[in-house]
Amino acid sequence: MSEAAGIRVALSGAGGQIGAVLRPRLIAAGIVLRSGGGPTALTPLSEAETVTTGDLRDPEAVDRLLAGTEVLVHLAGTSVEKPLPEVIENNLIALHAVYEGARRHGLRRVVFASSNHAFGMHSVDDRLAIDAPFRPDGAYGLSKAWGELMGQMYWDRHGIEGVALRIGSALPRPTEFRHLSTWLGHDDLTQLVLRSIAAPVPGTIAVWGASNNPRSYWDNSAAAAVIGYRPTQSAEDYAEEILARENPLDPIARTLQGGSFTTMDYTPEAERPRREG
Ligand code: 15L
Repeated sequence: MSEAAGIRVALSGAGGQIGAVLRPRLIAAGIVLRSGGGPTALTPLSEAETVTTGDLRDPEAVDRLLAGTEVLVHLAGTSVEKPLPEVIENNLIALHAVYEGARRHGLRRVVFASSNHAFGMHSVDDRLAIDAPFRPDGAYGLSKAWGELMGQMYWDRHGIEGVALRIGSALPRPTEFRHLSTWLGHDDLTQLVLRSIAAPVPGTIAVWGASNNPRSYWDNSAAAAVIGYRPTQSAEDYAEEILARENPLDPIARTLQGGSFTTMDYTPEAERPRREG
């Protein structure tokens, strides 16, 4: 059992990749879980879990997910680069509906799945502190910057605490060169989410969702100091096999933190507007 035991948590996006990893682990940590699965009906994993479905743009679906809970872990939404209208519906409109639900139901905290792609246009040579400027690498990354600001606004205007998890590459294991910097192992993901649910926070905080990777692009000392996150996994343990493989990224994507997202619909230098001087 963890310090999060007994906390009533709503998990949106529970049917997705990260949701599937977290559900059994949050239950094992003693959390009383309400899992929201979008259009897919979920089957409760144990007596500690209840399940709901529905489109989170619909306030009634939000009510079903949040009624009786204290903390929302919000994973739902578009999780890769997509055309802007889809991103707006899922990551802006639905997010707003969810925050309004958090107000209606008196939730204490929202843990928001942000993304490294809100910072993806920073160079791979930069090591970003938690207060680094947003440099989104597309519509998806832009929506995550907006989501982080929404968390700030709901703290300032409505007193709902916010933790923004700037998730790197949450995978069972790193598989390519970029992951040596961005990997978030499942044990560390679980610890990070549990700390984000239970640790005291000064209103709002953002943390990098990464394991203890020596080649990390991010300085996560704030996560250690404020919420006590102590990652135990490291992508470096897989370095030998990864360095023996070809890097799948194109030459420009290799230079930018967001990797392949950065050069989708990208204007090459030679085609950009000419600058004076
Ligand atoms: C993300 O935000 C995506 O949801 C995931 O599919 C990966 O692309 C990950 O970032 C990453 O940057 O590796």
